[in-house]
Amino acid sequence: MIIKSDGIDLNAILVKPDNKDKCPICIIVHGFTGNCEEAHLTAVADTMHKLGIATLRVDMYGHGKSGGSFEHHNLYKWLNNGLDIIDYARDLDFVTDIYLCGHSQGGLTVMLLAAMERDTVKALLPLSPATVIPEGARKGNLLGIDFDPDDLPEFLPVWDDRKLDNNYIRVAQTIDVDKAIEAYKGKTFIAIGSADATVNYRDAEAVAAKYDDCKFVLIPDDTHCFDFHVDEMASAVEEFMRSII
Ligand code: FER
Repeated sequence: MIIKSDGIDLNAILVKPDNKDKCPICIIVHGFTGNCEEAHLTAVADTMHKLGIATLRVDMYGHGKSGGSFEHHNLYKWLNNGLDIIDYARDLDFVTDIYLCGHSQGGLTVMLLAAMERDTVKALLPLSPATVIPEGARKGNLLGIDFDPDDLPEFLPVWDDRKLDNNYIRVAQTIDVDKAIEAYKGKTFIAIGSADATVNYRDAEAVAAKYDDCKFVLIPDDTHCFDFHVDEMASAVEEFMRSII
């Protein structure tokens, strides 16, 4: 399925539980270099379906099977995609409430979207949220690479033959995470692995503490993408969702 956004096609997977006329929907956003078919995201989707909640997983600009190039992606493009995806979900005739879930850079994206769409978003679930991106862009370190934040390199090497346009950094430097946290007063859930090498779990715990109403779950000995205990993460999501539906 395709959702049009800002002149490009976004690849999307919509799943609606068959036994429901009307139900809530959870939009699920992958991380940096990720895509909507990753195992930790399908685990969240399966959990939602079990609870009678539809899901909409989308490949964001420059990722997966969507249009755009990885090199030219940035958080504004992802936010525009997110706003279009929320509009799409709101227009579906079966949808009651809208929930947002995202992993890492997708977790940061849904935190910012929840602030913008605070009248619509009934629950927010950032997983391993990469709030380190705006901070790193301002301080001059992303992906472990040091740079001068006032005199940007032309691009950031990512890995293999991939690189990232420096507009990614300019955009990230403008993002105010604390303001977004303050603006969203709804139910929030954050999970992260204690062995996450990309996002420090203490940062995620500090983010959770700043939200008005946030459940924080630490998954012992798990990695950034929940490679070892994805079922534990999914059970924690299930318990949180049961408490709000
Ligand atoms: C960074 C830290 C984390 C970064 C990106 C991420 C571009 C995103 C990780 C993810 O979405 O999995 O310094 O720089």
